[in-house]
Amino acid sequence: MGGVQDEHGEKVRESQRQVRYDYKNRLEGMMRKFSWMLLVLLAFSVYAEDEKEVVIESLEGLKGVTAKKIIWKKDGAKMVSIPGGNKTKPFWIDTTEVTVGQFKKFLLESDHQFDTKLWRNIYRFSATDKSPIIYVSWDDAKAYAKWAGRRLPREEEWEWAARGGLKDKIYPWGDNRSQARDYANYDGAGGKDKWKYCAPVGSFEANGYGLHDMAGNVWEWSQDWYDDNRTRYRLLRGGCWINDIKALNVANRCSPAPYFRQSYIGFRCVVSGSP
Ligand SMILES: [Ca+2]
Repeated sequence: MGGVQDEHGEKVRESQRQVRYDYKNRLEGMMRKFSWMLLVLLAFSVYAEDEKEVVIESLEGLKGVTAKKIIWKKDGAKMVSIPGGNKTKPFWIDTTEVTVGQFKKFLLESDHQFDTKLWRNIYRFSATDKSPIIYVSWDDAKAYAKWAGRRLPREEEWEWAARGGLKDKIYPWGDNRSQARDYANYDGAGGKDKWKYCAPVGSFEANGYGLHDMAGNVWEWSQDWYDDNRTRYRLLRGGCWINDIKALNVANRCSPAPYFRQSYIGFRCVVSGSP
């Protein structure tokens, strides 16, 4: 009898050990899962901090920002952080050309003189508030940038940003001409390019840095001079809606007088610094 009881007791003890073993295993499994969840949550919160768009009011407000995308409060411009390169320190740049709507806000909130007769032509070629402002001289662009608390890009900054992280490529998207209509508004139409004149900003694919219309739509004023004497010609970059594809070459430069205004000239702004 004792032998049977012992055997029974051993079975009970064995099953209890099994229960304890199973419980321990489940507990360890849960702890492992919980740790993974914590890691994922932590990673996501860091990612979310980098991805969320922080609203910035001034250069002072940029200090300590860790996000790579910001919204510039004065005019609502979306900006992204561009890493430093051989010829540039890190900076922030508008993801789109300055719009008609943003420029109107500037005129309302500043005492900048702008010929009202220009508006008829502006609306003819750049029809909506989301379309790029045009018929702006270098001085208009400069005044806007100052009002907004930003500045015009230096030539090296503009080109570095336009290349979108690519090296030695012809266009902001690479070398493939057949992709041009996905990325740029230029002469003629086809594919995504359905506009005869200016397209609303951001209508085309962005380059590797998230920047739209670095090729085409409107030429963009640079802060720099074109001529070595630094007296006669300013600089435009990027080509525009009346140009053929050759003008979209990311190294292409145009040298107008600073007072030049046209249906295909606009700008975007930058600020120095990095997250
Ligand atoms: Ca452009």
